[in-house]
Amino acid sequence: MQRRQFIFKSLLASSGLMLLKKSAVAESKSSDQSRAGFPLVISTWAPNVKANAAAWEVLSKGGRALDAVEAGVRIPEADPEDTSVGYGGLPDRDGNVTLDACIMDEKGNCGSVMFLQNIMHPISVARMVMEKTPHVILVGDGALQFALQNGFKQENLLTPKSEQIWKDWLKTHNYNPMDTIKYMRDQKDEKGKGGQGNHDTIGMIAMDANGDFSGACTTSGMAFKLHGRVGDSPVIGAGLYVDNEVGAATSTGVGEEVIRICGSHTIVEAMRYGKSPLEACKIGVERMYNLRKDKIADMQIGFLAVNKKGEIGAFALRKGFTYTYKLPDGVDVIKEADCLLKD
Ligand code: SD4
Repeated sequence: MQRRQFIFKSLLASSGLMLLKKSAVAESKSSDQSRAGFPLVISTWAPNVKANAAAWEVLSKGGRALDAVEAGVRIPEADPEDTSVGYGGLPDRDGNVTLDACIMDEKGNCGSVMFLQNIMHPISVARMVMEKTPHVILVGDGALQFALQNGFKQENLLTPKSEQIWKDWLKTHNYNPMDTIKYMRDQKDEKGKGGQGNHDTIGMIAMDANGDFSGACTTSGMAFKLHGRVGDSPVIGAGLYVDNEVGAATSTGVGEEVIRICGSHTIVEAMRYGKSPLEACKIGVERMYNLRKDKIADMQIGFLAVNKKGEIGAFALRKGFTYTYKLPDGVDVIKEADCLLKD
């Protein structure tokens, strides 16, 4: 079996897909420009095929993209095995699980929560910020207070598994969150430096039967980060951007680098000026790399984009960035994105 096929088989197995879906297709080519259409849903990382299924429940019944992305990303938020999102997310260096999320619809409405603790579904709080307040962003205690006032339940999100991983990290990493990337990389198996072992954050884009877009992005952020650190995921224009005239983009990976170039907004603007989703994602990665070169050579950053025709594209800094989508036929596809640094 070729190495690449083997990697995809492993991905399917680790996603539970081999058991779940006989119809799931794992393909190795990285461009989907020819397979356009909508409704569609696309998410970062192979295991999020389960999140796409929840979004598809909404889309296949003619529902709104906004409802689809919220329903979709709530799946990994509630999954204790997903250590990069919601319940079971890896904590900061002090052992606190702090969550970031944002959501954006086809009318430019958007909502975001940052540094939110003890609430399992930050995406739904972000939607409520969007729909029930005149604001876009609530952070920390204010976001928590708002969530509790609106009926969300406070709960401990640190699972025994995540606590153990954090305690193991504390023993060897001298309380230095900036060792995280190296540490997570050293834990890695043959999926390589950019694989999902240190990233499962979900960025999801949906286009409904009307051709309207929405997007959602939710994460527990960089593991063992400094208390209070916020990445790209809840930053509109960085971790997510939707422009219903043009398309949408989302990101995963080391958020500091995505914020520096306003990643998702940059990609949507590239599509506005005629680039395909794949070309636009590549422009984003190249811009980041040209700015930072060796400083980011060991990191992973991946982008997904969809244009108004329902064409999709993905591109990453390194090998190992997987994504998964459903086009109108409803079949699950998992792919690995093409990347800039091939080694
Ligand atoms: C962050 N972008 O907080 C997130 C983390 C991530 O895959 O996407 N990991 O920087």
